Amino acid sequence: MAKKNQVKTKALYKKLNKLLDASPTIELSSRKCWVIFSDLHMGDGGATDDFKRNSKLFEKVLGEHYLKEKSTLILNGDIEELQRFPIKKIVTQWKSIYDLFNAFNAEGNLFKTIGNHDLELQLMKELPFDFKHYDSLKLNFRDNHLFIFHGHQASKKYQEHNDLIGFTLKYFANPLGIKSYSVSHSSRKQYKIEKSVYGFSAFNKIVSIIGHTHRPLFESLHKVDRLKYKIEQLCRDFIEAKEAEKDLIRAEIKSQKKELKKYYRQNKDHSFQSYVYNTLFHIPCVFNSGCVVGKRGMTCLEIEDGKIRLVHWFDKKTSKKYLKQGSYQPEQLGDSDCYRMVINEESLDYVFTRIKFLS
Ligand SMILES: [Mn+2]
Repeated sequence: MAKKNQVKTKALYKKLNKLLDASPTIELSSRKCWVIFSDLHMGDGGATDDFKRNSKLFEKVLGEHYLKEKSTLILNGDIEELQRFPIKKIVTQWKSIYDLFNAFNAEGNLFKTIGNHDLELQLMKELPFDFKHYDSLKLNFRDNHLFIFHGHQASKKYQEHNDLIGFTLKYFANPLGIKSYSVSHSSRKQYKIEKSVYGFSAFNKIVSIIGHTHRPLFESLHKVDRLKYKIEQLCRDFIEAKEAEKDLIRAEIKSQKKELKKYYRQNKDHSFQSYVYNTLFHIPCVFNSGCVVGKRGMTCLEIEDGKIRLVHWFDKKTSKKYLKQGSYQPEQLGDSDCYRMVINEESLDYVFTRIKFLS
C-alpha cells in the first residue's frame, strides 16, 4: 500500500514538474502590484449561480480599487462555471465583469489560468473574449519562483473523474437547484491536495499559489492547528448565527472535534515535532487565494513591494461583525459599504529564506 502511494506521488510530482517547466515566466518586479483571485464560478445569474452573491462586491472592488491602483490581475482558474452553464449565458449575464477584465487586459495587466470548471475554454475554437488562457504561470522573484496554477492538477483522481462530475452536474444537479458539488466541500480532499502541493513545493524550494479548494491558506498549518482554529471560529460564528443556522454549526463543531480526537488517538507524538505534513519545520510554501463565492465575502492574495498578503473583502451590510473585531483594522473603500481587511502579511524574502534553509 505504502509503495503504491509512493509511485502515485512520484507520478504526480512528475506531472507538476512538467507544468512548472512549461509555465511562462514573468518578472515579479515588472509590475507595481499584483492581485490574485480564483474560483468565481460565474453562471447565468439564476438561483444556482454561486457568483451572484458577491458579484456587486467583486465588481466594485475590481473597478474602484485594483484597476485604479493599476494592479496586474491574475484570475487563477474556475472563473466560468462551464460544468453547469453555457459560456454564452455567462458572458451575457456578467458583461460588466468582462468589461473590467478587458480594461485590465487593454493595459497588459491580465493573466488568466484554467481551472477544472472552465477547462472547456481550451477546447473552444472561438472564445467570446480577447484574452488568452494559461495552464500555469511562474513569477520570478530574485531567482526564486512563485508557481501559480489552479490546483486541480495536484489531485491524483482528478483526470479520471472530472468528465463524469461535469456530466452529472450539467444534466442532473442544476434542474434540481443543487449548488455546485466540488472539492471545496470535502475537507479530506482539500487536505490531500494541499499536502501534495506542499510536498512538491518544499522539495523544489518554490512557493505555490493555488485556488481550487476554496480555502484561503497563508501558511500551511499543521492539521491539529487547523482543526483547532476551525473549532474556535465555529464557536464565534455560533454566537452570531441565526437560529436556523445553529444546528448546522453545532453539528460541524461536533464533527471537527471528532476528527481532532481521532488524530490524537492515532498519533502517538503529541509534541508535534514532526511538524506540518511530516517535515521538521513549518515551511510557508503554499498559499491559496480562497474564493470569491464565500458567504461572508471574498478573499484574494496581493503581492506588492516584496510582500505577500492575504486579504478579505466584505460588505458591511452582510458581514457587519468584522467591523467589531478588534484584532484587524478593516479599511473602507471610498465611502462605500465595502471593506478591505488584511488577514496576514509576510515578506517574500523571509518566506524564501525559510524555504531555502528549512526544507
Ligand atoms: Mn477548481
